[in-house]
Amino acid sequence: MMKMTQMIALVLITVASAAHAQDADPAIDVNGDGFYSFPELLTVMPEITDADFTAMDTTGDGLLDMAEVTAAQDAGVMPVDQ
Ligand SMILES: [Ca+2]
Repeated sequence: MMKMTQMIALVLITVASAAHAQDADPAIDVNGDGFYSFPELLTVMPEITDADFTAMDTTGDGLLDMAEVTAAQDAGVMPVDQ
């Protein structure tokens, strides 16, 4: 029975993670390209450093896609916007 409970919990976590996949926040993504640039992120996270941004930009393209944003939020590097 415990196994079933754990399985349900795992499914819920998975569903929650899928629901967590998000669209770019238009308040941050001011040019609407679906990515957060460093200047865009600075407007909502003024304390962020270039090194922080580079660490979050795992693809190294200079922009944060939503997968990178979600990963940063999951890692606790970026606050989750509600
Ligand atoms: Ca953008």
